[in-house]
Amino acid sequence: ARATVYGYPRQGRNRELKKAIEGYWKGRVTSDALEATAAGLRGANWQQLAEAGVHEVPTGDFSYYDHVLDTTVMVGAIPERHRAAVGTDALDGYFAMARGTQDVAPLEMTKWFDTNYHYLVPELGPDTVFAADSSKQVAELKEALALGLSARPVLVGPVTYLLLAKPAPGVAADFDPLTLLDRLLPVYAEVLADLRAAGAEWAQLDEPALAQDRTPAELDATERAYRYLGALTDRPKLLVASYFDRLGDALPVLAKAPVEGLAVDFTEAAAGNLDALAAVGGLPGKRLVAGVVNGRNIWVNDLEKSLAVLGTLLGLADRVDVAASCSLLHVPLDATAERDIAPQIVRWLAFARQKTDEIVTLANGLARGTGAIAAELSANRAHLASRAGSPITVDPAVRARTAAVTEADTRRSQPYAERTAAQRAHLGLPLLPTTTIGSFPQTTEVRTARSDLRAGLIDTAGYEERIKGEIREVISFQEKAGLDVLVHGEAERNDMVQYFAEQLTGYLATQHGWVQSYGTRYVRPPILAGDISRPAPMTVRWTTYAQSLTDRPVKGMLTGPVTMLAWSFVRDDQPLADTARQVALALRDEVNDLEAAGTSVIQVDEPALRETLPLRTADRPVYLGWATEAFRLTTGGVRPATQIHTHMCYAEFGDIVEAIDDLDADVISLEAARSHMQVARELAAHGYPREAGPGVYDIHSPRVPSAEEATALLRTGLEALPAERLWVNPDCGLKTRGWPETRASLENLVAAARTIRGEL
Ligand code: THG
Ligand code: ZN
Repeated sequence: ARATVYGYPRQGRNRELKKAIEGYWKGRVTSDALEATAAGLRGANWQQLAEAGVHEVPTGDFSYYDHVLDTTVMVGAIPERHRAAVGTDALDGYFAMARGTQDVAPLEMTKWFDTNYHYLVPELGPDTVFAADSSKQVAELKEALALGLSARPVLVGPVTYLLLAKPAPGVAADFDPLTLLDRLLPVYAEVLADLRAAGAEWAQLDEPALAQDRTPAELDATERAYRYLGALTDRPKLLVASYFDRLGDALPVLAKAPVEGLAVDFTEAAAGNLDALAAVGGLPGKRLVAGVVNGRNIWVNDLEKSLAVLGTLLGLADRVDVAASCSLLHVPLDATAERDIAPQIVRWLAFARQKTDEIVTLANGLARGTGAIAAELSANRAHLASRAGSPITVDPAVRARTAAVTEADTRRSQPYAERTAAQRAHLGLPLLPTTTIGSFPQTTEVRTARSDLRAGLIDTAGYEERIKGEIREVISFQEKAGLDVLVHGEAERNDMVQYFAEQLTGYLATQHGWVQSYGTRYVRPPILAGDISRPAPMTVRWTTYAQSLTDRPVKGMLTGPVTMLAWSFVRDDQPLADTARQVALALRDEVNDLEAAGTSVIQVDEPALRETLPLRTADRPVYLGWATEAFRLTTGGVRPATQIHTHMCYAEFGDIVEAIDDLDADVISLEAARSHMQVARELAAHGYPREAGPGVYDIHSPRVPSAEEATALLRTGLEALPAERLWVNPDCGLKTRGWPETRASLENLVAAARTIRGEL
């Protein structure tokens, strides 16, 4: 048995790649210097993997922006509008596709399955002509081979590539990219031949799309694709990889395919793969790469458990190798860099480097017997025991409280239809009330104040004075602009998850735990390490300060329990639903404290509700059940007259409208400006009975919408929703915007609301 991985964090220890790319964009770094930085990072990663004992290092997984975009370049599917730029300069053209230019829009970006990584969506149509460009794959393979390493190119598989694509602009919406398969396969054949010629013994084709529900036609296409690729004579051996969920009906298709190996996810996320593999008689004559180390969490592996799985697999294939379940792109680089986490706790954690060591240990154990890894096994047992027995992991008070939750706790005391009257009387808002989503521009002064506080240049009192100053400005602007429900602006928050995580017991923050979100943008997800509780109020001080400055209602602003989970690393030792319930109870305390302090409108944001939807539709009802329950547990304790808002930001959510109704929030604000109120029509079509604020100001662009434009959008909104249930607000928070456009846009938004009110 041997050790391998499918991909590795790209950024480098100090995010050197981000700095080099952003420097290149600003004209401060030459393309040669950028390429040298990139080659240095690749080489260092491979050396590190090899030194750790990985036998076959991955190549081609590196990217300047996104590996799906790299695949688009590899197959020559450059959109018409980007061809000139690509023709002039390949690198600038590449970044033009990723980020757009003054003149052309970028490719759309969307979530890579249910991870927090975003890829650039291929745009295809009946006229798409593919052409092979194997240069990046071949060059990176040669780099690794030149270091004397055994290397395996990793490519996005042809079926997944097409399934991730969407119809190009101007192409009929019902165009099915999979119809291009026969045209795409010869291009893959050419790339595979080039890789063989460059010295590849194996090539890996990643097909995570097969871990989602697939139609019989899609499974047929998969069968056809691998029959074709398998029949090629001039190619490396093929390893087809899948991950993130169980293979389901695709497993027998892949097991029968004429390829030399499969890489399969055997973690809990893909439970069922082991039995399914046994049921088809295993993979006689093939190589099985067993993804037994979770590539998406940050917890130390239970080596004995993994060895047991590997032992079972030994009987099912000719050769069994060991890997993480997926690319290590989704975890930070090195847990030992975390100097602010107690050493005892660092030993519970496994980031990319530590996972690599686990994979190597398991491969050794499998090849040479557990005696050969006795020291590692005993250390592993000690780390697992230390975690399981730690008071951080288990807090009996939290356990008792979650166990005592009743159905009644998750229900408001009155149904929406009754409490809406109480809210109307209590708040006295006009028709078409105006509000914002929560954050106002995060000025350099605010950011400087935060870093000054961290650096000890100012004390807490000085910091709070600066934040209060920001709040005064935000409140005074909103009053002058004529907004109806005000916000304090969130100047004190770095990130909507991190801010709360830092104040909740049971959460760990990292200093260096960067994970790529998209392009050169990274997040540092906090770690849900133990039972969650709230030692003290988290937002009440700022909200009540803001309320003290105005007679209009100031909205309290919280991040919801599902989003707190989705943008963190979650526990692997209890069901997600249990963690969600603990977070919900902590947030419920905050909601109740806000209410007690006089806050009549409280918003609980859940932008991640839809993105955490399980890949398999059969698993969705259970997820939506606990997710909506956690939201209701957060908000269920307030009086009927207290108005609960929520906010989500994506256009397509027709498939979860019922879940949104199940949240039992009084008001929801949604992104809608770009889709011209499509969301309002979808809500109406589903008979959504509550109040809604489809956005009339697209905050993703510095453009200021005119009052006429906002008025027109409101008129469109009124065709779907009655005036009594329509709110007027931007698409999303304003923290990424500048003050000048924010001021002008919100003034226009208020003017639009007043125009329509005058007509009603
Ligand atoms: N917060 C958290 N997770 C998220 C989002 C968030 N995941 C999904 C989505 N939003 C990701 N979007 C972004 C947008 C911007 C940045 C990262 C992810 C970004 N990052 C800075 C960078 O890389 O330069 C670093 C920010 C920092 O210093 O913390 O700009 O809103 N939790
Ligand atoms: Zn939003």
